[in-house]
Amino acid sequence: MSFKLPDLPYAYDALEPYIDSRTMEIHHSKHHAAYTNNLNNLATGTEVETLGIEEILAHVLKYPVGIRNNAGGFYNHNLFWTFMSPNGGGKPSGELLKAIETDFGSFEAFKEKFTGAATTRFGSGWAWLINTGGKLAVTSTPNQDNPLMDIAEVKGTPILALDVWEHAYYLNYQNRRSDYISAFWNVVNWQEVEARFKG
Ligand code: MN3
Repeated sequence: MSFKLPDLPYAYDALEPYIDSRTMEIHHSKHHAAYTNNLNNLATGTEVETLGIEEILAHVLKYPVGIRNNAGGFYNHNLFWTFMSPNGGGKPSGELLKAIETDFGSFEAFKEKFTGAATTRFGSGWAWLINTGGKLAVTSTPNQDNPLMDIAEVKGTPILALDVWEHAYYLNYQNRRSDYISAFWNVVNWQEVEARFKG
C-alpha cells in the first residue's frame, strides 16, 4: 500500500455542532478511505505507485481518469481535515492577514469571495485559497480536481480548502449548502493555513 489513510487530527464529534459526528465518520472512514483504496488498487503495478502524491497530481493528464479522481480525492481530504479544528474560527493574523488584506482588500472581502466560489461551484467540487507565487487567489475545481493538477484552470499551492460535495454536508444540512459554508468559518484552523502560507 503506497498511500495510507491518515487518522483525523481530532475526534469525529470534535467539530460539533458545525459539522456533525456522523458526517465526519462517514466522510473519513468511507469516502476518504474509498479514494485511498481505489488509488492503491489503480497504482499497483504501475509507475504511479513509485511516485509521491504531488508528483502524480502535477502530471495527472497522462494517467487514466481513475487516477485523477482518486489521487485528487486522497490528497484533497488529507488537506481538508487539517484545515479544520475544534479550536478554529476567528481570523488569521500576522503575515497571512496582511497578505489577505493586500490581495482581497479586507478579510471580509476575502470571506465573501471564498464563500461565493464555494456556493456557486455547480455540482460536486471544492473551493480553494491558493498561493500563486506570492499572490493569493480564490478558485474552485469540479469533482476531485485541485489547483496542483496540470489540468487545473487556475494553478497554485492550496492553503485552504472546502469540500462542497453533498457527502460533506447533506446528513445535517440537506440541500442548504450555504448554511454548511457559514458553519465552516467557525472551525477554520487559521494556524494551519498560516503554516501552509509560509510554506
Ligand atoms: Mn469529500
